[in-house]
Order: sequence, then C-alpha cells, then structure tokens
Amino acid sequence: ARAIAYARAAPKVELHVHIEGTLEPELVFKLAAKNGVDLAPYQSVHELRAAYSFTDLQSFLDIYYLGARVLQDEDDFYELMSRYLAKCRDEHVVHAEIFFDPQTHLQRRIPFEVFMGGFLRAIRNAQTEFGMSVLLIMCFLRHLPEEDAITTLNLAKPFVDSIQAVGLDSSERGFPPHLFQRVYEHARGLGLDCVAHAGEEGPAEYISEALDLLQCRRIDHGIRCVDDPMVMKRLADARIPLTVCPLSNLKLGVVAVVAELPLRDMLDAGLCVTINSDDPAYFGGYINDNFEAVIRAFDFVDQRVIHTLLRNAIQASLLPAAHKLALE
Ligand code: ES4
Ligand code: ZN
Repeated sequence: ARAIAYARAAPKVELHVHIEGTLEPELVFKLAAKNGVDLAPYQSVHELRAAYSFTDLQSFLDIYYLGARVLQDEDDFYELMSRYLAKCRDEHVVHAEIFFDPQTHLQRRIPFEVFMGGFLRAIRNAQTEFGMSVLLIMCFLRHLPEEDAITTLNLAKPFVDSIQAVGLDSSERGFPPHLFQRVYEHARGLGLDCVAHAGEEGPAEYISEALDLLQCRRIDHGIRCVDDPMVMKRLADARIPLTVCPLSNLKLGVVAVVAELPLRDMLDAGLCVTINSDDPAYFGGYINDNFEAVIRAFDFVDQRVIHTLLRNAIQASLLPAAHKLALE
C-alpha cells in the first residue's frame, strides 16, 4: 500500500498515450449531441461503456475509431487534449509524449490545421498553467498503405516544428514495420525521431525490424521481446526503452492477468522498462492505475523498483539531455 501511494504521488513521465484513447464516453456523447453524430447502436454513456469488453486489439480498434468520429472542430480537439492534460496535472504527470492519429481525422475530411490547432492551444495552456511539458508523436496507421502515410507526412510539414517524432500504430499482425521504411526515412530527413508499436500482439521479429529498418530509438509495448533472447540482449545492450502498458495488455487479452507480463524477466535483463497508459478511457485507468496494477501483481513493495521505473521513463523520453536532467 505504501508503494502504491508513493507511485501515485511521485512526479511521472508518460510516454505511451493515444490522445484519441483518452476520449471518455461522457465526452463522446456530449460531442455527438453537439455535432449531430449518430452513435448507433449505442444510446447512452452506460451502453457505450458496457461495450468496452474486448477480445483482442482489433475488437478495441473498431470501437476506438467509432468514438473518434465525434471529434469535428478545433474546439473538440482542444477539449479532448485539455481534459487529458488536466488529468496529467491530477496524476502528477510532469511530462507527456502523446500520440495522435492524423489519418483517422483526415479520412473524415478534417484538415490538419483543425486538430493540430486544437491540440497546440491546449498544450500551450497546460505549459503555462501547470508547468508541464508535452511532446507530440504523429502515428501512421499500419493497416493503411505506406503511400497514405507519405501523404500524411507531407501534410504535416507546416507543423513539423510542433511534432517530435513519428510512430506506427493500429492493427499489428500482418502489417510488419518493413512496409514503412520509406516514410520513416522521409521523416528522419525532416529531423523527426522514430518510434513504433512492435511486439504487442506481433512477434519479436517485428521489434528487430523496427530497430533495423525504421531506426526506432524506442519501442512501444515490445513485451514479445522475451520470446527471442537475441532481441532481448540487443534491447539491453543498446538500452532501447520499451513503453509497456499493463492495463492495455490485460484488456486486449494479450495476457490473462497482469502478473503474466514478463516484467521481472525484462527488468532482470536490464531493459529500460517504463509503465504507461495507452488508451486510458477504454482500458479502465490512467497512469496511476497502471502503476498500481503492476505493484499489486508483482508485489513490488520495494520502492527501489518503482524508482527504477520512474527514472527509466525520464531516460526514455525524447527530451533534450538538459531537460531530462531537470526532471531527475
Ligand atoms: C492502440 Cl493498444 C493499441 N495498439 C495499437 N494501436 C493503437 N492505437 C490506439 N491504441
Ligand atoms: Zn499504443
């Protein structure tokens, strides 16, 4: 219990959260009414929340993309980001690296300026009001062709100074990292850092591809690394951080119980493991609940383990070295 209270009160760094995954059912219905969006077959917040019972990644993504349809104008994106950043303040998140999925909105004919305008306005407010720092990571949807990702990167060019990195998300199996080599190369040419979801539902091989072919400096999820000792050793030697999301893995059936996550093996191998929230509105908890889940599952009563997880996240951030030091 002391360990849980310690983690809750500690200043934290969040490295894996999808802004569209912070859309709570209450805001879904509020914006649906405002924008005249039909949410059939869901009639109420209660009914929608009851549908948040997933069997795998795809069953979640279907409802995640459905919910995102209520986001229409700049104020909607502003409100979404503002609510999440207020949550960060409440949970003592002092720095957050936040994914957004431009293709989900561009496909609905919402211009880049609209969602970026809303996000950036909310971020500027949080920076001045709570003193927190935020970096944005633009994700490409891997179930769409690389050509679409390239078009998206071109549309992002006017905003490149407000974007820290590119990422790769959505349905993993059958969409290996090597399909996105060209767009990642373009992104690096624009000075963007590279991360990718790999080894969540997909094999350890996808982690190697993300490192070799996309030159990723951090891997999102990455828990399947434990299936391949060579991958494990490589992540340890190069100190490539992994952004693990325990409640996500639980709710998507990647593991049956949190204790099944290979966290001990990963930490014992010296991996830079971090704890994160992924899609907190859908998976039943923000970062503090994710810390609590692992502390309970692994009986991490020793505050040194928690301290390591907190410190890893600072080291794993994409911030400049001087700013990381200020967070230590
Ligand atoms: C995601 Cl949990 C997860 N995995 C892959 N893509 C995603 N997009 C939003 N959440
Ligand atoms: Zn994710």
